[in-house]
Amino acid sequence: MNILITGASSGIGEATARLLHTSGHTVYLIARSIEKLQILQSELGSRCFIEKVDVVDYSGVKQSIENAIHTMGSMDVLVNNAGLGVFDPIAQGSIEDWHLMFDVNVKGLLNCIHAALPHLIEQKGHIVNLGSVASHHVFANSGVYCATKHAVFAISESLRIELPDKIRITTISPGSVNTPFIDSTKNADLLKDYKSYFAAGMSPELIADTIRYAIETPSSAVISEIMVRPNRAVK
Ligand code: NJP
Repeated sequence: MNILITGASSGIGEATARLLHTSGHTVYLIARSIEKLQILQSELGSRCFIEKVDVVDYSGVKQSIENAIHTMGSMDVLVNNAGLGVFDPIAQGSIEDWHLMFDVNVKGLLNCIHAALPHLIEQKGHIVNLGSVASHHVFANSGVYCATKHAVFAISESLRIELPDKIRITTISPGSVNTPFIDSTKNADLLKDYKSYFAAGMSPELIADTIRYAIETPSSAVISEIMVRPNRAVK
């Protein structure tokens, strides 16, 4: 299959790019850190294409999706993985961080869906959105992040309800995963607490495997959501 992955320069996106490529798929990888994508591309070799794109920039996203379709010949799957969480109690939160989380996690995801949807409908394609356990639960110190992930799940569900036989839609909803994700948090006390918590989380390769499973499930079925939590007392 021909698969576009956003946020492929790190963590879950990078692990997913590696696994899907190893499984024989063609991958088109986007992120802002082009140097990291270049290193990944040189490791993966053929069937791997890269482009520097900020998902917040709709015209850049639109152009990149056109480029991806042209380069790969079609797009079967869009993996909306780019996202971030800046953790703080609401009363101490920065308006810039709140806006950034909505810009990337919600508007960035919508930008990709809007640009890719006509082609994906034509292809009877598949959208995989990275939600979170925070798509369903609200935690202290991450209220705005939780709000963005609730929004992601609502967007997935609306696509599932409105386009049941036109596209497949999957939400992947992980608990904590050991990636650089937590490094966006600037609150030093929280960062100290959360650093070891996320480090003890699931591997990004495990989440990549759930994404691969959803994508490779025969098209007669849809994996609408996979929630996966670390097997430990504190989730
Ligand atoms: O995070 P990280 P994860 N335009 O920081 C990219 C969700 N999740 O892999 O642009 C384009 O390693 C950034 O690339 P760059 C989480 O909410 C995680 O853990 O080069 N790309 C990088 O490749 C997110 O949706 C956990 O900086 C942009 C990638 O996003 C997804 O999993 C738990 C961008 C982030 O890689 C991947 O997160 C959970 C932009 N404007 C859900 N801004 C967890 N880790 O515990 C960022 O429930 N990126």
